[in-house]
Amino acid sequence: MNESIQKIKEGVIEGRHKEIESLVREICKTGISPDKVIQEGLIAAMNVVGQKFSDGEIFVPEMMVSAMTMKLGLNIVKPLMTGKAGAPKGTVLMGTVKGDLHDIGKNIVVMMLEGAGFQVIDLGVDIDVEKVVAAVAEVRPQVLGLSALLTTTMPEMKRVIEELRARGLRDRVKVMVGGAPVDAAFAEKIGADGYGSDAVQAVALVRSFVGH
Ligand code: B1M
Repeated sequence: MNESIQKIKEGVIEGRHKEIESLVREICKTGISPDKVIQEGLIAAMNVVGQKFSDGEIFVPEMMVSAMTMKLGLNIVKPLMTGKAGAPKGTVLMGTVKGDLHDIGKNIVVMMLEGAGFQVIDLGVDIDVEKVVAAVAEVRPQVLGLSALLTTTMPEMKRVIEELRARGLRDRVKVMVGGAPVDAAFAEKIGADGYGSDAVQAVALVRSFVGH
């Protein structure tokens, strides 16, 4: 692995939040692809952090510092992913479901979609069913993206789909779901139109929905 990417990865794992911005800024100057910095540096680091947390090697405070460090790094890469000229290819409404505060993965998906030329309206985290459905009615996006990282919040995705159906909005929007505990079988079971296993797959799925 590229030495600078390795440093970024270690920086996030160790929560070196004071250094991360300059590390990412430096590597971006070399012309490396922002996707590579995100996938092999920032995301790879959070996978390690997640494993350490699961193994009881680190606890919530350390995990939060790593998450914050990753976000600082993402903020540096973001301008390089977005701002491509041309009319948006379509509108995607995104949010993390009610009861769930995890937004790192969702933010990466948002960035990648923006980088691919879509307009993304990000509702944020902990979004209740009513707010999602009202936004679909108002914005009329081609795609609604729902993220969940907790097994306890996954049922919220089903509630959103049921409510869209009840309000006669289901046929107007494609629903994409994602997040670590979600899989294709779950997506099918709750009546979603597709599942994105990662940000790259999410972009491919949205492209297939809108025909770009
Ligand atoms: Co939380 N947390 N967390 N956490 N956290 C997990 C999810 C957990 C698996 C850790 C563990 O126990 N091993 C566990 C869930 C267990 C379960 O549900 N069975 C857990 C827990 C338990 C909790 C708390 C309850 C802990 C506590 O307080 N005791 C609490 C809950 C708070 C809440 O939400 N109500 C909590 C809190 C937190 C922090 C605040 C400390 C922090 C979140 C910070 C933030 O997001 N702003 C945090 C973190 C960082 C994690 C882990 C370590 C990492 C998550 C992450 O950012 N991954 C996580 C462990 C893990 O996942 N290994 C864990 C990196 C990110 C790039 O990946 O989000 O999967 P991911 O996104 C990917 C794909 O999934 C996909 O694309 C992304 C990019 O490739 N994707 C989509 C995501 N959304 C998509 C949507 C799409 C398509 C693709 O379409 C719409």
